[in-house]
Amino acid sequence: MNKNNKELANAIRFLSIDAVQKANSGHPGMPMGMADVATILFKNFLRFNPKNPNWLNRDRFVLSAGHGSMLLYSLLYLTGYKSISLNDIKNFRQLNSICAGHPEYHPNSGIETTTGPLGQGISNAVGFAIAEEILKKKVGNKLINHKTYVLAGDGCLMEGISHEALSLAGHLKLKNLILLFDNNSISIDGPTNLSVSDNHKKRFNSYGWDFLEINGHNEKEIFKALKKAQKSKKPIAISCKTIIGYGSPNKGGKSSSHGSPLGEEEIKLVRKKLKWKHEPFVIPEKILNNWRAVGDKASKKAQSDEKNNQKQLSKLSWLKNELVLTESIFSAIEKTKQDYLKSLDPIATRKCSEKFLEIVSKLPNLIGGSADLTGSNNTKTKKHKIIKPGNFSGNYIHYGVREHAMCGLMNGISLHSNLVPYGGTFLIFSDYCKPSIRLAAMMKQKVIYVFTHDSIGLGEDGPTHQPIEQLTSLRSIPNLNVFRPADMIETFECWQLAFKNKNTPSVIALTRQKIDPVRRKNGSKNLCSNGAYEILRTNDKIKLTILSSGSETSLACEISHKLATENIYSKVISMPCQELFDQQNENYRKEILGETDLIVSIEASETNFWKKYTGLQGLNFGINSFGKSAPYKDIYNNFELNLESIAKKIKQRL
Ligand SMILES: Cc1ncc(C[n+]2csc(CCOP(=O)(O)OP(=O)(O)O)c2C)c(N)n1
Ligand SMILES: [Mg+2]
Repeated sequence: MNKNNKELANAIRFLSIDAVQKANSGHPGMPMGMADVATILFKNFLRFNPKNPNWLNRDRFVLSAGHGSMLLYSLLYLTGYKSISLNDIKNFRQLNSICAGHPEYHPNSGIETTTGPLGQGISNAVGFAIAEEILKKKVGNKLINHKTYVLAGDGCLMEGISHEALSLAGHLKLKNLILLFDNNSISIDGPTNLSVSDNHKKRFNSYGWDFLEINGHNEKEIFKALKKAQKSKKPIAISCKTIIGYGSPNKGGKSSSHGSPLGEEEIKLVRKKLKWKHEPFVIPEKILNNWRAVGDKASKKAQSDEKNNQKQLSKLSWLKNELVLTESIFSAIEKTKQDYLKSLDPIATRKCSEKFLEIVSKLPNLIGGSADLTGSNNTKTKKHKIIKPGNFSGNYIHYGVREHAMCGLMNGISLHSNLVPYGGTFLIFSDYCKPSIRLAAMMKQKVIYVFTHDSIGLGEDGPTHQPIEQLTSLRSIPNLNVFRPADMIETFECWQLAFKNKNTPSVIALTRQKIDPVRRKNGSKNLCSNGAYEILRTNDKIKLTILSSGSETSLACEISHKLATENIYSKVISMPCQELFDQQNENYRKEILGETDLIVSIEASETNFWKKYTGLQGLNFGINSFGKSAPYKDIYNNFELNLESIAKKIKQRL
């Protein structure tokens, strides 16, 4: 590195070293190792705008190796982002500081997303790159033409999700995607040869990626590789051979620099070795000015792009708004509901969902997909068009059998701008998606999961495919709405609620099997919006409340009617979304739950989450073991989830 660049890179290094030391916690090794690459990237290639971090056509920089977050904070501060001050850096990892340990995502700050769980960032970046291609196709490459960079370490590439995401990126020929591999051959346990002997080049090449190998401390090699990457016809990985903890005489090249402060004595030695004479957190004016000049230059370039394109972009209202349901979409939704109410035929809710998707498939910012279960999830309608390698004019992604990457990609698609992704798999495989769903909830992203085959009702595929504890585990994720609609009308209403939830991802759990409708009249109000509502009452005076969701709601209604013939009166509460119900005011919740001493729940699933409503005196009809392989009605009978058994047990209790 020449003297000037060396100083710029050392500014990153020492801010990172000092912040971690002050916090007495953090990861100095990666920022010290990747400071040279990051300097050349930000100085010469990355298109960004510290004055408008949300500039739509900015390059995206994703820090998959999120433990190295001080690298990003340093860069944002040095290049002049208002979001990160020197004080924030001094407060690294302290309560409510923007400089959190792993900052996931921070709107309008330059923090696109960084990941705590290694490998997620790679999948997010693939999502960003897809989103860029989709938008480019829609608005033209004059308005959208940016790159996505992702910095990933050994750990990210060891994680399984990296395989899924890189493979799909290669298949789709995402030439706008550049992965910077911090190839320092060190992770926490020590040298990576303790556990890996992958041939990285062959691995990437087999996915359809280009692969370059450079010395990550040699500015000419870094520059040349990044220059080459700009024109790549494929996604490209640049393997940067670096020294973790670069500059530390005793900890450089060792895992001891990965995740703890270097210590006062060692820091003195690093200062000496890198000839950095300044006190902690002091960046000499000249160096800071040089960094600020990098930021200003980037801003100027960005501003001219913005000025030229702002007018045209501002005309595209869908780019700014969330999913906008036009009058014609609304009336098509209403008409489909009314038509259905005339027939009231039994229908699987996955099929109802398909009918909804057919109506909204024209929304320009809704991007569908499935992890190789398209025909089962009913996520693709006649009106959808497939996204193909190198051709992004469609609105439907075949993710392949890659549930985890699908959900990680959807986070990237959602974070990129105003595209709203939905993706399907079986509810049971939500377990393969969980880390990404959790991050969507944490990052407040509007991502919609279409999880079909939502109970033992899927039948013969048996216990490996039958969700039992999945609804409970999804319901336990904060800021995630789990919808389980009971019929056509509810399915439409739940989809509409998922569209409305600006900062909350949604799961829509749907049946494989046909079920009887429970809503036989359609008022204008979206009754699911309260999370739970009274769907049946057999008398003014009742002594029983039956709660249920999804496919069990029609069973609950049958039970209520049967009990009424024996002068036992009840009401049935359809509860498609516990989270929304829990947000209702006390009066409403009392109205639903406070009327009878006995409350029972029916859901073909693990029962724990219902106990908060039924209390210890209540009855919970569900399944607390694994399922069975058989025709589905036999399985329901096996678990005594049927009219006779449940009615009998309720009578016994009463
Ligand atoms: C899914 C997941 N597993 C484990 C961890 C804990 N962890 C954080 S960093 C790290 C080692 C990563 O090694 P590498 O990517 O090579 O980073 P480097 O040490 O080179 O900075 C581990 C195991 C994590 N953050 N996420
Ligand atoms: Mg490493």
